[in-house]
Amino acid sequence: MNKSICMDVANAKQEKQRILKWKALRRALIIAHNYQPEEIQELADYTGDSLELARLAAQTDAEVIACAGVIFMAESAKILSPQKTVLLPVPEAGCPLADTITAEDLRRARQQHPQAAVVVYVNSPAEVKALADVCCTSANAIAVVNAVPQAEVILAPDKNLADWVARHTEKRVIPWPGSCCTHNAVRLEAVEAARKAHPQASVLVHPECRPEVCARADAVLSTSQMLRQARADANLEFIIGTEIGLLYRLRKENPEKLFYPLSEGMVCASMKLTTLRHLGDALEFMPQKVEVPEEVRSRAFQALEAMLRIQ
Ligand code: CIZ
Repeated sequence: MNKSICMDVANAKQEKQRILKWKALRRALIIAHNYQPEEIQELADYTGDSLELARLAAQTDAEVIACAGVIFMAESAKILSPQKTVLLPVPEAGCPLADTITAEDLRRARQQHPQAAVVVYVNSPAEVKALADVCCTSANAIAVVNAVPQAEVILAPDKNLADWVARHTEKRVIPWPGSCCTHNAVRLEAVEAARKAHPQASVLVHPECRPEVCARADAVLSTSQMLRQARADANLEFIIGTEIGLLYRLRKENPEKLFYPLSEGMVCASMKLTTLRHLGDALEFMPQKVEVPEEVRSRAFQALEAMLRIQ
């Protein structure tokens, strides 16, 4: 091993020890999104999708939740656990999809379509969730849209998810023109190339991918659904059309199976900002606690609760 690699390994070991020390002292829980870097997922108490993580955090008696992810995920944890201290190791880690919509935008859309239900994807700011009739995840968006009484539904902010839902419901879905730059960047040619390279593999893609990419997949699934499908499916090879962080857990849980990224470019830069140093600093110094004003929090909580009643 060369000298700089030895230094990196020694530094990582030290950072891990610091994280574990402060985690114990703070009675903290570490939750990491499926898209986080491997070394962060490795250290986490739980990995999962944003809602799964927020719900797990709410069920524990930990006083401090260190949420390795992006802003809307830490907000979701705070919305479900207002009495806990929620830390986001990289406070500026935003979600480009969530940033495509503001509360003011959604108020205007409501005025334009007063007859429509407002369904808001969890990948959105807390103030936007607070204006929703009900939230949805990529796993339950179709069920949520079908469950609301209105025949028309504003589904924001991801236009590709809205398109996917529109193809699976009788309702009129009014999309918001937002998208996830990581998923939306993948073109049909990438699916054709991956299928050619791995003809035996099942293609699983996320509904944030473009409609033509979804149409060419074997299944369109959220990250938690992909994890379940990979375990249950007898196939031994999978092409994965979501952020490449999910491959870490897929490979760990299914060592006998092969997983290929649909595109090596499916990397969310915000998700990859978190380092061991950030996590250690967050736990040791607790510099910026995530806060959601109570009025916003309680309304966003109601929209999330409305979703959980449907699920
Ligand atoms: O809901 C989430 O956490 C995201 C970003 C994707 C998914 O499908 O889990």
